[in-house]
Amino acid sequence: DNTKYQYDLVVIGGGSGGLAAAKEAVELGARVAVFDYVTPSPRGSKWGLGGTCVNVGCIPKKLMHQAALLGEAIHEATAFGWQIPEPKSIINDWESLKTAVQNHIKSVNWVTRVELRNKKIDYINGNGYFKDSHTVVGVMKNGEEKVVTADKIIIAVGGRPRYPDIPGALEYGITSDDIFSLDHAPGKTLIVGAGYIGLECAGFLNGLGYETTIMVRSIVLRGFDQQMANLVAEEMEQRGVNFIYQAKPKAVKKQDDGRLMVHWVDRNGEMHEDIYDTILFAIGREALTVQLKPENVGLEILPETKKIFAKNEQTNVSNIFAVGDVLHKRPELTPVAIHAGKLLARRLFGNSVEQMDYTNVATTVFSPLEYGCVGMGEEDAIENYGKENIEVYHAFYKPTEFFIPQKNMSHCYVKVIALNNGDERIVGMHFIGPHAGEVIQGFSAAMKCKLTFPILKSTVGIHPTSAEEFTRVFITKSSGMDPTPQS
Ligand code: FAD
Ligand code: NA7
Repeated sequence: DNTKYQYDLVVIGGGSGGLAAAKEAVELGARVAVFDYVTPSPRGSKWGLGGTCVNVGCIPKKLMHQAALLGEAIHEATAFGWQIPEPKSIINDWESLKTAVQNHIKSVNWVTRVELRNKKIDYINGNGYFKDSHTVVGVMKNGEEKVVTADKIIIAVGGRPRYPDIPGALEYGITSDDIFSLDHAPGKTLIVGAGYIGLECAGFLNGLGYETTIMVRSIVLRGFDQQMANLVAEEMEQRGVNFIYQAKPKAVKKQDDGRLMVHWVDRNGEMHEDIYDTILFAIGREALTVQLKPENVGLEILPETKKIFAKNEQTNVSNIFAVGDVLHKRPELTPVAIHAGKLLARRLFGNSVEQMDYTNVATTVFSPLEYGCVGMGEEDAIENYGKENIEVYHAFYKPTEFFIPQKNMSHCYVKVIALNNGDERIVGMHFIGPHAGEVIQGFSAAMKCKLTFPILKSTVGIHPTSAEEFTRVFITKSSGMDPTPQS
């Protein structure tokens, strides 16, 4: 029945997943509306259409990472004969960097709006919540409510950074929601949290020349292969990032001079304090599901994480679906949200039966020396297959372009985890080095094609690249042979 509801599909959340689903659905003839609304951060940062990735995630992060890499490249260039007057060790124009990044974001916001208009997707800049299972209410900026009805609803509201429950955190702390639009240079910065967002922010701030400290509660990069994680951290440490391990912040106070006094406790319970210009919390993200008034439709939300458990993206309410960061135990990555959103729309409005495959999704940590991986880490492989059933091949390597500027190569490392029986299927590939994302993407396609170790070994490399190191690995961990290059 085409007239029962105003729309065939209403999407709540105009980020990576929501927009992908909406665009695919209109292509398939559905009548679609998208709600997108950004609640300002506690510090007042707000942004336009497009979600986390475009505004306060992947895109500004990669641009600031690039800014830091360029600073490094200026120093390297002198070794190659470029005469550069007094290369700086600190970026002298945060304002220009910030403005360039924000202008790029605004252009993406604009293109996204135009695209929605052209595709005849109704964009509603309202904060949506459920009235009933077919009715979504959007609270607009002026407080007015817009009510729409739809046959099917997709939740794609993503998440926002969490703050610790300590005095001063909300008043004086910032998060990744604020750093990319900060109206002053961050200065000496403390980053709390050692997930990938914490490491990436610390990496680019240090690279831009700001004194940077990471406070690690337990381990670095939980969930990632821990040998790789520790190499990433060691490299950052050698580049000047301070690490405080097994420590937790207890309070943040503003001093008369405007700087921030941070009180923190170490593993022995002893209190310490230090002064920073900026404290950035990167302690994980909370899904924005409670705001949807899930109780109005009986939508089940997991109590600890506030995430949604969905089977093939379908929630416990049969006409309500979910994609992206709101999903329980799914990789929180833009291409995952986009792919799942597209496939879902094709199943709902096309004749597709194709399901999202969440396994072997490649990812990259854009730390100063990048870390890309696909498949299982060593710990996971051992847990899944047993230590006796896997072989780990590894090597440290020396990128050609690192020699002349005498860059530190001691953390350039590749690791391949394969089963040691049957066809020797590869179950994990890990790479630390320049352009890790570019390196690992192609190998993730190979893993989709069920790459085996013999096939990897029969692959001819491209010389001289870092990626070719994957085709050269032969030293097994079990042999105990030295994986450092002998030349
Ligand atoms: P989002 O993109 O978060 O979109 C949700 C949208 O819904 C937002 O605009 C939100 O304001 C809006 N919304 C929420 N509630 C409502 C409501 N009730 N009504 C209306 N609108 C609402 N991923 C990568 O793949 N690569 C990276 O390099 C990478 N780097 C990152 C760096 C940082 C600092 C961060 C924070 C994230 C990064 N990510 C990265 C993760 C990536 O941004 C997310 O996985 C992705 O944006 C998730 O998409 P989504 O559609 O689930 O939600
Ligand atoms: P993550 O990956 O969840 O990491 C959060 C980090 O913050 C992690 O190192 C935590 O340490 C640490 N943490 C968590 N709570 C606290 C408190 N209260 N105090 C100090 N440190 C804390 O979050 P990200 O923001 O990096 O990434 C967000 C998501 O994007 C993540 O879920 C990824 O899947 C993708 P822990 O290891 O728990 O001791």
